[in-house]
Amino acid sequence: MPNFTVDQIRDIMDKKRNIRNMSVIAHVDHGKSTLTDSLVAKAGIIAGAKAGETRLTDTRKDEQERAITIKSTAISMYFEISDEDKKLVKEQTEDTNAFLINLIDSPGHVDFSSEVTAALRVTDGALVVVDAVSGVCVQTETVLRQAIAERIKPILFLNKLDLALGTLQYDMETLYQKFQRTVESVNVIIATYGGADEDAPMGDIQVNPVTGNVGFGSGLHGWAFSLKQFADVYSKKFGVKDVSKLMAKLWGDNFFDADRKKWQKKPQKKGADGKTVLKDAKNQEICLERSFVQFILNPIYTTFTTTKHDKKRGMGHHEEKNHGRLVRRQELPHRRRRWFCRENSHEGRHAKLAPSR
Ligand SMILES: Nc1nc2c(ncn2[C@@H]2O[C@H](COP(=O)(O)OP(=O)(O)OP(=O)(O)O)[C@@H](O)[C@H]2O)c(=O)[nH]1
Ligand SMILES: [Mg+2]
Repeated sequence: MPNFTVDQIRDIMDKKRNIRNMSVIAHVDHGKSTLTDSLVAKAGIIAGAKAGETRLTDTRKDEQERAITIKSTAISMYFEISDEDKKLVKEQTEDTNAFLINLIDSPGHVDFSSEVTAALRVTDGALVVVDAVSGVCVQTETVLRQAIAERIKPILFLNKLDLALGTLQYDMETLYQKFQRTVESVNVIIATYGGADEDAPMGDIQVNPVTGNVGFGSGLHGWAFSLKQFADVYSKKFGVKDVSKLMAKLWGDNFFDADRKKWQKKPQKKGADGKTVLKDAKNQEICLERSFVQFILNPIYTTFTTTKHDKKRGMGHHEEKNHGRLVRRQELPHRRRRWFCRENSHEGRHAKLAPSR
């Protein structure tokens, strides 16, 4: 059942300042249609359990058969943001928290790039999806260039984290380095096509997790987060008033020494005097984990490692201990979805970051 009624959609269509058109653009197979499915499921149009498989925006028979998008497809969704999030919307809006989001899923294959151009022509903002495992690819550059040429502000989404964390089991620091390089590569492309210039028509449109325009997650499993979500949680837990300051600490070379209760820029753990570097029994320097790993990747990874392979029942049967109850593997994506997905939709972020044109 959709989370909205036809009347609500009809009403919001008259409030033009609360309408956002957004395109999902990426290299082929980086997960645009799957991610769109998850967003559509969040709006209640399809069942959450079917998100990722349905590929609602691949409407043609040949698209479904070949599991590839050929034509751009738009879908309208009604979405309400919280009062707190509404304060972050810089442009003038109507006096309602409801937004109409017209989402366009575009094809990634180079042969269909005219479809991307057509989609971008009518959009306010672009959600650039990048596979976190393979990183920036040829078409990522092409679609970004097209977006900048059309004066569309991009936001970045690093997809397939479930694959990187759960299946390929990269170590956390390697994963951070991968993410960091991807963000950097995207910014190099943006700068190349004139998006880093403060005096350019759109100003500096480079992406940065610290400013909240980079998301991480899994379109297939339907969960996502940005630094803001974690900063909100930790600021409440540790009584930090300035959430944006904490966000800045959660990315880059920031290390938290819990013993000394101090932030530092280098990983070496220091003694109580703050100068001597501590060493272990083998005379090796003791290093701290970077904050992104310690406060974000580790808690997520814990939810993956609690999924253990059950040898007796054979391959592919995984179970998770959850409050003493065993949960079947198939349920796990939905549990994670409940965990991360609360108000964490890209629609909200888009309303905040992409101005209506
Ligand atoms: N593990 C994992 N696989 C994913 C994820 N998102 C997409 N996939 C898989 O990646 C493949 C491609 O996904 P699509 O959503 O069709 O990719 P696309 O970007 O829409 O592809 P085109 O429209 O053809 O360019 C499918 O097999 C998906 O199941 C994810 O978050 N995690
Ligand atoms: Mg697709």
